[in-house]
Amino acid sequence: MKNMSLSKGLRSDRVKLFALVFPSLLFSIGLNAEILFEDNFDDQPDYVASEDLNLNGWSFRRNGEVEWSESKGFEGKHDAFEVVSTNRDKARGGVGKSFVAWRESYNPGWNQFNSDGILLKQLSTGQDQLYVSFYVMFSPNWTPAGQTKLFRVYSWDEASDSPFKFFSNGNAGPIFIWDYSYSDSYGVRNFHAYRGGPHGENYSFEGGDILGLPRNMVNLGDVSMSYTRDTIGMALNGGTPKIKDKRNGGFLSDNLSQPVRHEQLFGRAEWTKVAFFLKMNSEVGKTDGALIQWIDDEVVFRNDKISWVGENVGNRMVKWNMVGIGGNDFFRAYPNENKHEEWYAIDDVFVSTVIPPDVNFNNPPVAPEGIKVE
Ligand SMILES: [Ca+2]
Ligand SMILES: [Ca+2]
Repeated sequence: MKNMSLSKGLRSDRVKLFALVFPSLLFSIGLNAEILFEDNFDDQPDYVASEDLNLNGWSFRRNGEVEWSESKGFEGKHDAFEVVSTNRDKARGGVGKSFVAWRESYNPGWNQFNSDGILLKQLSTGQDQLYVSFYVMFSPNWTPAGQTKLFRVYSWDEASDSPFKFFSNGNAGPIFIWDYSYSDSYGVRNFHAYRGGPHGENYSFEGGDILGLPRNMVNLGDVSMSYTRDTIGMALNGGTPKIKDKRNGGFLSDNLSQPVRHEQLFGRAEWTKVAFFLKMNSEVGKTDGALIQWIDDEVVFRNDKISWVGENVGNRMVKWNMVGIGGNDFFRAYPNENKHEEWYAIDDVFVSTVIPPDVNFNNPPVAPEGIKVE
């Protein structure tokens, strides 16, 4: 067990389990099975985003592009996110607290994204690979519409004054963002945004930067996939993932041509476990980085041909050091004068260096080259 290091004394039982179940994998590839961060929010002080933040384990927060909140004089309206004890009905298990984001339906007259509530964890040490899981629940009266950023992992240069400087010539990249996205024609989409690195270089992702996607990339590196046909072959056995249909019973794959409705995937006031494993490419420009995605512990996406970091000045590689929940929204289903807000909640965030043994996963995507896995 000497190979193990344990961050912050968290969940030592679980880390020991890693070692029992995957001893050869862990030790032969020289990884430390380390829980880097976890938070159930229950011990957080009450926090509304516009107040000074008692970070309590988190590193940065953003409360941007908010039109209506109590702090702006709109009684009963909300900041972009909050962590408060009165939201226990929005916390997992119905007790304690959670991260509750409020999106606003707002059209400022141009293509702005709004209500940008983000909590960021800066990892003390950058990592070549990360597993992150969390639970998400949408309001029972969630409007199936628009686009909402829910989760991100990225590399930040740690030198600039803000970790929120994105785009080319920014200070972040590579970046992976997972969005909620819905249209009446196509239903709810598995929306991935890929941005390259390092730190503002190669920001825009192109076709050759990730091979074997079920759909073409658009814009700066966006892929909008279905939870049906575009999952074919993604299951660990090479088949089609069994994503539960939480509205009708059975699985989404029972009808591969259906547009998946919001409640089929996310249910109604139900928690959905979402997880990602990210692995940096082994060298500049090499398409051997990886991304795996789980929904309720079922693998729904995997790709091990990603060039997260491309050729760059100095040809340096960078590591994952930022994990964030929340984000801004493109949502304009209601007239501005309605001042419409609606929430989703995230709870039980877990970040580790390896895929936990209780997660459906039987095939390490990429073992470092030249090192034998016994
Ligand atoms: Ca909680
Ligand atoms: Ca608001």
